[in-house]
Amino acid sequence: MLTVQEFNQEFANSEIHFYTDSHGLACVELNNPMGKASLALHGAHIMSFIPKGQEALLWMSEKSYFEAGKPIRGGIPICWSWFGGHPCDSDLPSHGFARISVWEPIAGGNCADGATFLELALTPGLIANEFKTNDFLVKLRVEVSEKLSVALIIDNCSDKDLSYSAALHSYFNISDIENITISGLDGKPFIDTLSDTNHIQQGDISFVAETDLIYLDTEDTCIIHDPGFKRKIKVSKVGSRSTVVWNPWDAKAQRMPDFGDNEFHEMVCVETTNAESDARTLAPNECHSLQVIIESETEG
Ligand code: TA6
Repeated sequence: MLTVQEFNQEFANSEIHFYTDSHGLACVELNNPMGKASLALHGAHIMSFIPKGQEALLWMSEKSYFEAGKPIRGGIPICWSWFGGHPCDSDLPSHGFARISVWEPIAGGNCADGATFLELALTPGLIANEFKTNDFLVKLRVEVSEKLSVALIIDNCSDKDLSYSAALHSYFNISDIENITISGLDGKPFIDTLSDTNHIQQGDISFVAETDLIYLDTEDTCIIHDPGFKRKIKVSKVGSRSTVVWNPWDAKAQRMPDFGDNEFHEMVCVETTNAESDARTLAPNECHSLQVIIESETEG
């Protein structure tokens, strides 16, 4: 893997700057007149996205780890090749190995619409032996403008089926969890994972306690309505028929060492997933893209 200096020479683009952050992680900033995003090569983890002239759209815990082998708490963790606990081995890390592996930048530049893009790759040679699986090529394509587009592209390079579940596990920066509502899932079936019960969503989602809901049969755009920040955040998607909505609330937040006890007030996860019945199986040489597009507008 090249050094940040060598990546800067190789990419040689004024809107793409590689650097080493204060934690010693190799990172890259995509910065143009419409917006700015920062990303660690560790987990290909988008840590921040700030459209020009706006509040940060993504949330990051003050207590997050920024070290090898541990996921970053906030931004957009990449969950692959399983979402949640491993289906067969509880000793394996939650949400797969992609977010705790170092990805390799492979392409970057400028789009016709003025966005700045970067592509990173994860291959079997970049993951720990304990996670070895079929031959695969996973790419993340990030495009930054006044919107943030993130696509997780899975390519089954093996001669066998490749089955997986996945998520772009986005953490959003909000004024207060008790002030916001989420629209776009009315009438959709969901699993309440806390009680392992099935329901149909009635109207918009509001929050009064720990919330961990997996919505199914939905390709819909979710909108986070945040009167405190006088904005709405639109979360659109392609290649996904499931969406997860999560807030840990107080007790679970206190149990997480990388999550401040009161930080649950300032975040909500709306996750773009291929989870549960929306898990995927790719035939040899088949490819699938899971994409989220995030943008905000003034509201109220
Ligand atoms: O957001 C869905 C979820 O699976 C929750 O159940 C919660 O565990 C969250 O992900 C965070 O998981 P992590 O392994 O990052 O602590």
